[in-house]
Amino acid sequence: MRKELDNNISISACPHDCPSTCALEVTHDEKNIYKVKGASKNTYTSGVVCAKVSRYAERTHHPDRLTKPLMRVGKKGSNNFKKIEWEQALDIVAENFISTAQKHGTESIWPYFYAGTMGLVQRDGINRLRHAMKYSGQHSTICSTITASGFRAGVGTLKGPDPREMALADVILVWGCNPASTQVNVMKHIQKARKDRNAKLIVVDPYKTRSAKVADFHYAIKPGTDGALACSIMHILFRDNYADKEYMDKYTDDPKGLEEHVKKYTPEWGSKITGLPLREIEEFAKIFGTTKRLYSRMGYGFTRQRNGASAMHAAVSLSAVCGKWQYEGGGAFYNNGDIYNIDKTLIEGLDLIDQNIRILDQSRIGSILTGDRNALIRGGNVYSLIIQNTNPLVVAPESLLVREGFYREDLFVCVHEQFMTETAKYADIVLPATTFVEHDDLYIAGGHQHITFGPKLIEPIGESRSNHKVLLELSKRLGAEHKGFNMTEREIIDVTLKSSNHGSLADLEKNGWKDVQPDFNTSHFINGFGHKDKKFHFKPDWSEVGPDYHNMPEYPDYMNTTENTSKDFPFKLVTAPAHNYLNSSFTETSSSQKSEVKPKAKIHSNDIKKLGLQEDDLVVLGNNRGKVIINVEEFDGMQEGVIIVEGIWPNEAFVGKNGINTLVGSDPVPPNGGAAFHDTAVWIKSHS
Ligand SMILES: Nc1nc2c(c(=O)[nH]1)N[C@H]1C(S)=C(S)[C@@H](COP(=O)(O)OP(=O)(O)OC[C@H]3O[C@@H](n4cnc5c(=O)[nH]c(N)nc54)[C@H](O)[C@@H]3O)O[C@H]1N2
Ligand SMILES: Nc1nc2c(c(=O)[nH]1)N[C@H]1C(S)=C(S)[C@@H](COP(=O)(O)OP(=O)(O)OC[C@H]3O[C@@H](n4cnc5c(=O)[nH]c(N)nc54)[C@H](O)[C@@H]3O)O[C@H]1N2
Ligand code: SF4
Ligand SMILES: [Mo]
Repeated sequence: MRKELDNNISISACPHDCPSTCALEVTHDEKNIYKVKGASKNTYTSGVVCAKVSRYAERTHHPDRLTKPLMRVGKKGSNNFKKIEWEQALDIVAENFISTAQKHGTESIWPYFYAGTMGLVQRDGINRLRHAMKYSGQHSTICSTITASGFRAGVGTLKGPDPREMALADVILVWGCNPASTQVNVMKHIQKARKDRNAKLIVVDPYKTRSAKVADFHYAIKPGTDGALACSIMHILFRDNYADKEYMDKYTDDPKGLEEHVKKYTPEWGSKITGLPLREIEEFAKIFGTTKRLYSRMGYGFTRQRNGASAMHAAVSLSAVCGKWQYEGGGAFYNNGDIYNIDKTLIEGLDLIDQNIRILDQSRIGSILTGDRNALIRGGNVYSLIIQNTNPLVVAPESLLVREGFYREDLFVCVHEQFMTETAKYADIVLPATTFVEHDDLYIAGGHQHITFGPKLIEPIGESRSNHKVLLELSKRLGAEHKGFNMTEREIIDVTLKSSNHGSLADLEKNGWKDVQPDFNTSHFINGFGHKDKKFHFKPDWSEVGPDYHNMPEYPDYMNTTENTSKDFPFKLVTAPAHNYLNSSFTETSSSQKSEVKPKAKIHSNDIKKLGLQEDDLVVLGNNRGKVIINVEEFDGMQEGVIIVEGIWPNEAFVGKNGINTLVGSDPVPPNGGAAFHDTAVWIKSHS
């Protein structure tokens, strides 16, 4: 790096889909970014970022970045494109949308997006186009719906004790989450607690993740049984008088009902279901019962199960039984989504919503594109897609159905992307997208409490354009009207901040970020929980959470609704994140590829022996949805019968080109939908 650049450091935010939303210090000139570091003055980021983002120059300046609009000339998926000009590309998209709407109605067009960037303008602006044009809606279920459903059922809101308070806890309980890989700053705050207070770390995870490896206690639970673990711990908390009855009388809805309810859930029962030794359940309950400053960091991972919402509700109920929220460094936290109160009218065109338009489930894109009447709800097929910030051919469940859908000759697909992902390969028109350092945006964070501005620092690479700019161009051609289509990103950010009572863009730029953590009493629910009656609900009204509530349990419980193993499908598959990838992103950078090497199935040595396999053998994992060919890795950090495959590798990285989501189902998890990515029963055979 050239010396004179040392001072050209700007504050930004990591745009990736990660609860950490790290505040960054980016060294750059007008054309290039160089060093990317965690902002040292940000009290949550605390100078720490993950390795993949510290090497961000590798991604932004990657030789494979898309730099020019492309038009398909070969068969769908064949990656045969010719370069065209922007004007022509946008005209083709707009003409298709206009004629499709004329032929099949506006609901036959489906703008499809997710969180490849978490910037509010570039991520959610597509909804403005959707609402203005009455295109089909999207129920975003692929990530946090199940988790949020379970948390809301009990707590009534998405917030909690300041995540920086983890440093003030005596025990940090990381439940179904792997922060050493998926949100690294959590580990920094935990380390501080360990150093300053000799705090202990507990991890509940089916396998020995990087987080579990450094934990004091790792409970290697059978996937999908967290509800049973939580219920048997509650049984012990009541049995051994660890329950805080005074707290419960004041702050919870039905403590007596709960106590009665968990009487049947003995530790023996819990041990049988979870596969954890009785001793471990007793040990866990004792630590939980005797530690006031116990901070539970609830993850997404354990809710990616067909019983995930009820599992979250049960696990979070533990903190209510012992009144953990009353203590500094205590309480359960999942996500701060509800502290920001961002007015999204301008960004998303909320003033244009037509309630009569159908809303399609993002996770069921395979069923939707292949004409499943139930998934289409009503009305006809989807004939046109515009996709931003997501790679459904790889990340959505039931990949084979998704691919079949994308093969349809009568489906028009426009993909706006930074790289030639597999989804882009199936497009008719591919548009090149900027990365976060090439456009302006505003960021909030699930895992902390800062609002951050991420400015445009360098000129767009090649002819790439931001999502916002593409939407403006399309709005002109489609006749979509909303004031947001006549504003720059900066103007939208400024107005949005002001109407959300967060000051102005100028204020934010001056300070880089704004800390909006609510005060102690609010964060710790001293003034009451999020429900109308201000109580924590042991007996939730699930009908408030989602439409499919009829089979939800009355109290915290273990729902035996997971995809259970059987003679034909004897193994349980968990598809956890890879350390060096972020969902499907970074699968294109060679430093991440080198670290991850290839897709591997972690299998217990006893299972390997039983199956007559050896390390690195190719095996087939299969179920009724399809088959995946993968290499064996011997790994004993989980119960027998459990298989772990890390990473959302490109499908093309697998022998046979079927990716891991071939095996995962898309049936919606009750009560409000969501994909059960870690809940799959499979068989294994040697590949010969
Ligand atoms: N390096 C890296 N970081 C990431 C991502 C990535 O792909 N790679 N993805 C990002 C995204 S989009 C998200 S949403 C977050 C998610 O981050 P997390 O909250 O960590 O959630 P998951 O990644 O789904 O899974 C975390 C852990 O849950 C465990 N798990 C699976 N089933 C069960 C179960 O039944 N019970 C229990 N107790 N545990 C279970 C898995 O083994 C896994 O170790 O991470 C973000 N950060
Ligand atoms: N098997 C299995 N599957 C999973 C999961 C799992 O744990 N296991 N996790 C699920 C979860 S939690 C999630 S959130 C999803 C995530 O799945 P995706 O949403 O597909 O994940 P990302 O890789 O974060 O982002 C997708 C794309 O956005 C693009 N992108 C980034 N910024 C921009 C931008 O500014 N403009 C445009 N146009 N494009 C941009 C990136 O280049 C990237 O290709 O995957 C889900 N799928
Ligand atoms: S930890 Fe998450 S938010 Fe922080 S730099 Fe890495 S991907 Fe981005
Ligand atoms: Mo996610």
